[in-house]
Amino acid sequence: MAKILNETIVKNLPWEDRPQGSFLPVWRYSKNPVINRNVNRTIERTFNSGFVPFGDGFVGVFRGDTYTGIYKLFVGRSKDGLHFDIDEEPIHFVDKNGKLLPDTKYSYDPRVVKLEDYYYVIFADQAFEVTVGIARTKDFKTFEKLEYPFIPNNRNGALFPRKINGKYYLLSRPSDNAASMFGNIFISESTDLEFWGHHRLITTQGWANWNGVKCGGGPIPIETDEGWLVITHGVLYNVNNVVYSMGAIVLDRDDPSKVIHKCENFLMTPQELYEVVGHTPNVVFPTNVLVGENGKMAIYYGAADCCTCLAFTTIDIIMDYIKEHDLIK
Ligand code: BMA
Repeated sequence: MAKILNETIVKNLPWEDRPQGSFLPVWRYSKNPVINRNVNRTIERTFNSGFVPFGDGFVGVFRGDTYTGIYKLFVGRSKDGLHFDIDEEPIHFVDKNGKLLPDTKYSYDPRVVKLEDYYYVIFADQAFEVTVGIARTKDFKTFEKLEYPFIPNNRNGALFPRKINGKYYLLSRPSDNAASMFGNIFISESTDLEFWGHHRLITTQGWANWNGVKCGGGPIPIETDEGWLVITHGVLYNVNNVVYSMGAIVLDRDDPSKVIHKCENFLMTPQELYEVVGHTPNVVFPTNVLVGENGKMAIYYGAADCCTCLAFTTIDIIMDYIKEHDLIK
């Protein structure tokens, strides 16, 4: 029985029990999509976003694809994790002195994590070309942008929720400036969240067929007594095009550069209409997990680059499944 550690337990976690008779490790919310199109007067589609419990509800940093076709980050609030009120004005970042920074052309795929005294947002940002951006806030009103951890091109950053042996850790997936027909997961260390080094390869693409052309980190890693659970995305390239599935690896709790479990099976692959039809067909792209009582997990994912969806599992079901299909024996 794996135990989740050091996570905020969400009392009113969105939840549905596993359908009777299902043998699948992750099951979809029956009322998906949670957020459909024409979100507000600025945002046409929102997906691949990050949420945290905040106050008596939830706050999210959303990827919003606007009616101009540009994508930016927006703040949204919710009481129940299902209905969100999303700002029509994007986030404008300030520097460490509080001076407004020029907007970058586009920002996307934010993850949000509470780390020490701040909430950190880690996202893909157009800094000449695309790289991992990090910003922090206490109130989700003022966002201070930190130095970029890496030179372009890189994305899919996921910052660990605590220091491990005195160091901060960040996952990333070096890329090119387009749809990158490659993608491997790296981990980097820092003592101050400004200078990053000791870059180590965690895993290459192609550990299984469903991630033959790329794999990347997804949501913020979840600490358990058996290691760090990292939910990933993986991409298969077929004659039609790309297929984005959800997978998982587990990293050593004291040395997260060490992979201790690697699941050969995907956890979820596009099947529902809202996942197989859209701007980018056949995409499930997990970016956020909220944790409830008794190891319940609500996984938020983007579907077909069009809408925000929800799926569920428990830490026992997911860890048992990973170990049952483990490539590391
Ligand atoms: C990735 C990112 C994601 C997107 C996915 C599928 O490279 O751009 O934002 O969801 O492709 O199109």
